[in-house]
Amino acid sequence: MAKVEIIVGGMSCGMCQSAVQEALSGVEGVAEAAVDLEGGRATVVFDEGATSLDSLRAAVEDAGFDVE
Ligand SMILES: [Cu+2]
Repeated sequence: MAKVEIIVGGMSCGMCQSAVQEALSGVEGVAEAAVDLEGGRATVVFDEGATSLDSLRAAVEDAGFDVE
């Protein structure tokens, strides 16, 4: 398992937070996703054999947010 912190841009409310949370949780291989709205970041624990940082990044971007 790997743990990464992703800086997420564009979150402004709880709905955004939920959307990012759901997007990350929906990626196969993600064991845990915690989104910090005020801090503008997400901490994700994932199985490196099942997904990658690029996939996590893509999931956040597909949900309509920016990854820095
Ligand atoms: Cu929002």
